[in-house]
Amino acid sequence: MCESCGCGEHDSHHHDHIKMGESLMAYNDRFAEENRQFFRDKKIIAFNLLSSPGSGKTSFLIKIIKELKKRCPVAVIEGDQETDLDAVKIKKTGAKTVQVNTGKACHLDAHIVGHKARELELYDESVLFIENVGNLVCPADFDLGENLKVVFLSVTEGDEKPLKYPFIFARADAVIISKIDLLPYVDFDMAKAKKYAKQANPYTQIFEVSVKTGEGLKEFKDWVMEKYEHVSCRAC
Ligand SMILES: Nc1nc2c(ncn2[C@@H]2O[C@H](COP(=O)(O)OP(=O)(O)OP(=O)(O)O)[C@@H](O)[C@H]2O)c(=O)[nH]1
Ligand SMILES: [Mg+2]
Repeated sequence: MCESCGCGEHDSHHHDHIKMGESLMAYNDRFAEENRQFFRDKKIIAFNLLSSPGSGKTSFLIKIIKELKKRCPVAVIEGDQETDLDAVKIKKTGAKTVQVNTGKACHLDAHIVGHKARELELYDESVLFIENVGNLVCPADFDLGENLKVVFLSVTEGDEKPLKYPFIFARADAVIISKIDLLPYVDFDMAKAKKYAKQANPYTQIFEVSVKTGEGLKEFKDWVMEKYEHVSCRAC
């Protein structure tokens, strides 16, 4: 039985908990606020990873978890419409991992993330990565109660994506420009991509990474650790 909403066990994110007159967004935000409190109480830092399908989120997570787990507990909520393929890959890193299948839905919502976060039995002071469903549109609107949003943009997608999908880039605390080992083979203008990402959000941090060469992994890991120290208050 769910502590926060009283529902039973479930695997789909479709629930009937919307209060009379409550909008879908207000419903989501109610659970997002609960998640935020849950993470705060456990001094957990949660990152919501967003991108179009196949931009390299899971491959990147596998590499970064190997580095991070030397320093702190790491856990992952994997969101996909179908299959547990990504969760199976991530589990091999030793991180606590759970898969969410959203079925026809194109995003994770705060209610299901709250359930899955509890199911994981997270250690206090963990880093939690929530890999959202690959989609540059709907996931931008759903607050999951995370601390930070990270948007991936792979060089094979084109440098103009921040112009075409400005809302998700506007909310990005960090943009990971991924697969940079492929730059010689594609017409991707790095300067333009960065300019457009900064146009959407001047405060966003930009990382250029490749899981093939390992470039940019250390810089991102350092950024995560800096945010982690702040939230877990280990430096206080
Ligand atoms: N060359 C190259 N290929 C990469 C890199 N990162 C990921 N890939 C490849 O890109 C494909 C998709 O990678 P995933 O990590 O599954 O991407 P994803 O964003 O998790 O995909 P979804 O969960 O389906 O949205 C795979 O074939 C990876 O091997 C990289 O840095 N360089
Ligand atoms: Mg994935």
